Amino acid sequence: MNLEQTLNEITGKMYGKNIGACTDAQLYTGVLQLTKEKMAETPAITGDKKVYYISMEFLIGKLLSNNLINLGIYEELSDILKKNGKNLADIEEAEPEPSLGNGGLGRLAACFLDSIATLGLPGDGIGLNYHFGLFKQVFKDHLQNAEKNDWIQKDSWLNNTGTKFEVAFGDRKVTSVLYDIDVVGYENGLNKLHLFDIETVDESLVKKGITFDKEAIEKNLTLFLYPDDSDEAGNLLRIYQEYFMVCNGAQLILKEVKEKGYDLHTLPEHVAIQINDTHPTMVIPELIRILTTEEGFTMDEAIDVVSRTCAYTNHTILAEALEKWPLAYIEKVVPQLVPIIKELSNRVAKKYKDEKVQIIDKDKRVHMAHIDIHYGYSVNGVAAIHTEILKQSELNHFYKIYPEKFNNKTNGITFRRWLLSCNHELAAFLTQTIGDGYKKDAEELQKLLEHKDDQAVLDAIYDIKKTKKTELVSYIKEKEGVELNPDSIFDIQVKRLHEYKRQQMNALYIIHKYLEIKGGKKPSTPLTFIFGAKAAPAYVIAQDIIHLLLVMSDIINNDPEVSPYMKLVMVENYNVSYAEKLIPACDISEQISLASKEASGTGNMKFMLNGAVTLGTSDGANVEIHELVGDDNIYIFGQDSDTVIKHYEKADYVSKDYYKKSPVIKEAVDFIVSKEVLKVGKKENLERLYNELLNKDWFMTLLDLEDYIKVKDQAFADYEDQQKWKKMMLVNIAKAGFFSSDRTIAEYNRDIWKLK
Ligand code: 4GP
Repeated sequence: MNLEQTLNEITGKMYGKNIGACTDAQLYTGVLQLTKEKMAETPAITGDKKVYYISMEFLIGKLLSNNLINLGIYEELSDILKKNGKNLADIEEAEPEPSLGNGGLGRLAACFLDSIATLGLPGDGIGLNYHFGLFKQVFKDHLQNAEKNDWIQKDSWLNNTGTKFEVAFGDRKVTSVLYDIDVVGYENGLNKLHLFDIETVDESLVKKGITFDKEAIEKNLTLFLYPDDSDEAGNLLRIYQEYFMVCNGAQLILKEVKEKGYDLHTLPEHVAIQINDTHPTMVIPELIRILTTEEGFTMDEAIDVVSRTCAYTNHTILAEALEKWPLAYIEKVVPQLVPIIKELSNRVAKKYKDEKVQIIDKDKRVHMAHIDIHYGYSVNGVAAIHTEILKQSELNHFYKIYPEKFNNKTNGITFRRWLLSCNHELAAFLTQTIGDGYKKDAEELQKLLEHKDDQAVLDAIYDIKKTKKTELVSYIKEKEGVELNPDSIFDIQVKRLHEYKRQQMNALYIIHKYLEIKGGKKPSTPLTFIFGAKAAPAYVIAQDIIHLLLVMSDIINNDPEVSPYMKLVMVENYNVSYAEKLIPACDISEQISLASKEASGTGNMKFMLNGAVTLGTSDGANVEIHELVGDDNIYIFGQDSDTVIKHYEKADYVSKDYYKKSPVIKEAVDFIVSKEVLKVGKKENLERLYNELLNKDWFMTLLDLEDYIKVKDQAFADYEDQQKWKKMMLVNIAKAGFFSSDRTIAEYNRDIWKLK
């Protein structure tokens, strides 16, 4: 049977209709079924050794389009649908986006699964099946509201495997259920994403917004990702979740190893466990516990075997993100791990006196990263500068003990999603111009450089950008009700909302521009500023920044004097699907974190690959982008990381000094609490933000503001020179190959996992 016949048969069985008679939603479930059948026919990737990537988050995004591409049937199916009067893009819209992740770390995990399978490496993901995941963001009265994100439908990518494990907590026992999602590599075999759920989960526990009884563990354990942890119950819940994940993960891993007939003493020869940030750290003591209590290992043997199996990736140097759980909390949730953690801690204390490397500190808090570093065989950062900062400052005490464990793995993104799927036009044009070798070997994108002076190529890239901008304009019109001008410059900042990422600095620039236009200085080409970001519900200042952005968009877009020259839109509920529409349409990619704070960034890579030019600080992977494209094809501004780190060491940054010194800064900051803004916005939020900027500004917004304004104005001025801009676009696309996650994964495998 050919593909069309199979699909007709499926829709016939499901709905008694042929393809042409189905609604888009019906066709989505039909195509879902078809794709799942094709995946089931794909051979599993096997081998002597397998990697397990354990992560609290897998921000996988919608899967239909990617799976079709990886199976090699996207075009064929698209044609079949067209023939029957249907459009694959409309059908893709019917898929709900899985809500299993928050930000970069979770999206990276998803890109990695794609690349692991694409490279034909045996490797599975292990995580949790959150029913409401991260919250859904809704704007009301210029404020962010959080609602539950209900994404699981009757027909979905989840397959109930029937596998169950018992998980014992200190005060109760629960049973898990394992769901798998198939992960198909690009023209390659099949791996799995294993998502554990709790048998007794109860969605009706959620009452208003995202509030629920935090103590009803049997019911709430897999409802939300990162539930509010501003109180003790919230902290405990997170530990329950983390232990639930690793206890299930450990059981699954050991079961698979035994089923293959391997002796558990040879675990490191058959398994590598990559610990994605500190959330899964308890897998180390949990494995040691199982091996010693159930498998007859001595403590020394168990520690040795586990330490040669586990590797740790650090994704941030922000102190608040490095988990330190009170021992008393762990005692309450998983008392059986406490003797092991104490043993691990004692061994360290005996060997090293330095307080900074202890596992349990004098306040009886357990430093999770320290467990990973002492009892794992590899520690990696996620961009060259990040790894250097880890080695030279944040983790320097550990680097001195274990220099051989430290290594860098600069992040990457899967080009299947971030080029082939989200920008069919550009992918097709590249194939036509340089052949399709780049799909398997991303470095081949460099062939595009040979066309740097080819006017037809330059024009085509520019035209594709225009097409994507026009598409985005109609999408935003429909979703947000804002009319944008496709001939304006699209300047985009999309990422989680955090002060270190400095959305507030961008907001101050926008105020500055607004005041300039009011004063009669109009930009030659109109400007469009787009933001997308969720703020953690308990993060007050982040909410205030969103408030300012929403208030400013109201003021700007409704001012007839200003809006022809400038528009501002903050899109609601920014997620992977939205990113796939925004990124191909971007001209200027905002990567403006305070230097030293953004471990890598991966959005920066996605924008570059789609022909946007970066406006950024010397931070994270921006540094490597800069090296690749050269000074002429990027806009770099602001203080470098050494300077910033010195400011922190000396505690000599005083934001008010910058405010007093610069009339431009003063004018922009003061505007936050001006009559005009207070008329639209809320006094409490705006004043709090204003005071924060003036009196604390922990992430040094005002330090770089003047330079930011200057360099951003330069970028806008350069845009006027179309020819110059087109060349910059071309160079950025051509140089993006390094940032393929296939390269990153090949390096993980070469240096850490060593799979055949
Ligand atoms: C993020 C980092 O902030 C980002 O720079 C990096 O690109 C990404 O991890 C992937 O490595 N960290 C998180 C987090 O998402 O939760 O710490």
